Amino acid sequence: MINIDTHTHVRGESIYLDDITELQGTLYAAVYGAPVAHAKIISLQIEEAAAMPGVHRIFTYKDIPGINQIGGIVADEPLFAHNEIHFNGMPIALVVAESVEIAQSAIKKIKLETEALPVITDPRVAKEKGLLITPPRTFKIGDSENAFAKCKYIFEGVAETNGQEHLYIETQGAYAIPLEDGSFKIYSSTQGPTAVQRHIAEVLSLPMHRFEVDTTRLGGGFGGKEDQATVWAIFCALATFHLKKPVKYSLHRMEDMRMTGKRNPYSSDFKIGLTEDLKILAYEASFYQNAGASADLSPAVLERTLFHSTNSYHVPNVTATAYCCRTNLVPNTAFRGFGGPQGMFVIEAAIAKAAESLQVPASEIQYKNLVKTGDEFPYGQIAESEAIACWNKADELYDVKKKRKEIEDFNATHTQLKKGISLMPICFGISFTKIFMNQARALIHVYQDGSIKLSTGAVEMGQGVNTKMVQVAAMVLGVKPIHIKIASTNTYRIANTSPSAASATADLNGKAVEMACNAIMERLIPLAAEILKAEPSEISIVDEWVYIKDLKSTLHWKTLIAEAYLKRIGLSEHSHYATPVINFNASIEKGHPFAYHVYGTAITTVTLDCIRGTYEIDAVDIVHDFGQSMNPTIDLGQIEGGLVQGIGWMTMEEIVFDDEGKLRSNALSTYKVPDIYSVPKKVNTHFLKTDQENMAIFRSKAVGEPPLMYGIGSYFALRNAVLAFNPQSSIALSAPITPEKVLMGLYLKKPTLND
Ligand code: LUZ
Ligand code: MOS
Repeated sequence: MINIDTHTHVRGESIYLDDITELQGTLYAAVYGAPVAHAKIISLQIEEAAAMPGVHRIFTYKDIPGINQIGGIVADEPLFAHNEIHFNGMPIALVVAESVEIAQSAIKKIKLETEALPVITDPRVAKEKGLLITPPRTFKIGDSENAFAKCKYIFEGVAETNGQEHLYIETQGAYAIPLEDGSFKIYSSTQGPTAVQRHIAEVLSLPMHRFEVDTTRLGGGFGGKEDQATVWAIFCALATFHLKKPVKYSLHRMEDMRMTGKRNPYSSDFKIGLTEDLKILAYEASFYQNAGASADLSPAVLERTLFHSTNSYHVPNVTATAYCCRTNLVPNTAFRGFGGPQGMFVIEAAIAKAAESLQVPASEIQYKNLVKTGDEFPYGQIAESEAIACWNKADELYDVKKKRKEIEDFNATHTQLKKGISLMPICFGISFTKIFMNQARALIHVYQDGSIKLSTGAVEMGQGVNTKMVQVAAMVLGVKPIHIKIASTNTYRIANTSPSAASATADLNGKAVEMACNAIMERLIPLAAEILKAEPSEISIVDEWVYIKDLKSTLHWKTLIAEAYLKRIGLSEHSHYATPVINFNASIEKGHPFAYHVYGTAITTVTLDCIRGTYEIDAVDIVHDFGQSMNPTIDLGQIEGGLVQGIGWMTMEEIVFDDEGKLRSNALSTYKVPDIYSVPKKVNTHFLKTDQENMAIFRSKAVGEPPLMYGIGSYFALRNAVLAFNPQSSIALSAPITPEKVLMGLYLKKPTLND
């Protein structure tokens, strides 16, 4: 089934936030963000700006009727700076004017006097100073300390990954409209309509039922709108509350880049111990997470780093500790993978370091340690593994031996160009790690004419979830997808939604749809049996026709529905799904947090220009565990998009803050994202069909986040190409491996005793 949004997308008719027809009298908002990263506020002068023609009002913390607080996990995030500024770009005032241009020029007239405070941008420095947002957490299995004594080889090092700008094509935005009797409608480009509704209610000190939050679709989210779409919606709602006028705020790209959080950068220490035959016996890691100025989702991101600290490997003795470090940067947030990729990079770095020192291919260590069914993860869950199946299939399909030989031959005959290869196995746990979030609801109406309207808590952000929801309903009801229309995601239709995140949206909402449709079928089947004088057990509906056993009857879906309506049979259903089985006890850091895991293996080959430091990704060959994909086209799109986004994070996307906490890479002229020239020349994806039972919708495993982690392979393939040119290179285990870093690394030598 093709993506249901295809027609409106290609015709430019799909409606994003900024396409919503504006009501007469709509006003426009813009934020005055702090010009410094850490300071005391001495005085704020808004009078001149407020007096400008066309400016309706300027709001500050003083105008908040409820709480000046938007922290989700920890209450440490003021909406407006009050006494103190915590990061460059922190909202101080909100200008509302008759046009965006007027609002923007009024901002320039605002005057602020501050007294500087020390700026911290480095998570290790924050940790030294005791600036932790939450207490450190440790995942532990076995006894790593004693196990190191039994290891033949031990390697230690530092690994670093930088942040990543979400760069959704549609920037953040919201549009608030006053309704009668103190209620409001808020359009928001958010992954989490309920989070928007709840935080607006808290800031305005009103009950949630006053706020109808509505989301048709996003032009990309990637985690950036899981939590951080909220603030723009609150601003619009606050202004609408006071001015009784519609207020819209659609961020300029540079506002978005400056004022919204990114993927959390990490600096980590590792220690890995191997036996003589290259079994990883012990692993220790300390993760220093750069959370930015407030918690946002960082403590949850940090938890997922711990869950994925051993990636796809079974390690019997692990101690992994993670620190959530407060710095004076914009609060960082969810980003596809949610801390998992950051954790996985570190163990891959540890394995690479071991392999380089022992002069064996990293894949030898990787393969020997792949997790098997029955192995225990450090957090207590027992693996049902497809890791070896994926790896072996990739090895067989893509002939790794041959690839290696070709690369060796190429490298032996080329001096300026060098090739590199890496294998990247992945293992990603599916479920929100906060157990309570694993719930969803669906609402279905079958109208008298047989057409169907479907609502869920899922937010469409280009990932195709709405198509999957329609597919589920079509399959269960036995009707054609064309007769099912999906409604916008709306807090008046579906309440208490979890954000569309954690790769779990299709599973959670799809199961709810399945339940709702089954409930309707339970009412329709007996009616069909009665009409056709058959047994209910013999009845099915296929392609809109009622069948008795395998025989097509003369009863059509439409007739059946019309009859059901006359018989006063309920043609609507609201259903609730909560993932069974999963549990986690954070006091001992053990449990069964994931419904299941997704596995895969990617083989990356690259060519490096050793004069320029530039490179190309020749190919990425993937074997991915889809379970039984319910929509191969959409799922392939997720694989390819995730891969390229991962390659961008690992190779060229470099976020730069100066020591004063000011974002230097604040536009697309200074922040390089992958384009058509940077994608691999070839991407092959093999769908590994697996038969194991799983809790995915129709056994079609979650696919949103896992493929991003294939991109990690590009870092190690490039690193191997650098080492092919200069085996003595001491290029740091630090991503992204930009052409600049490559160039420096090519001519860097390991220090020797004589140096
Ligand atoms: N968001 C969240 C996520 O709130 N909890 C999670 O566990 C998660 N995992 C991946 C991506 N987003
Ligand atoms: Mo996400 S990182 O699944 O919003």
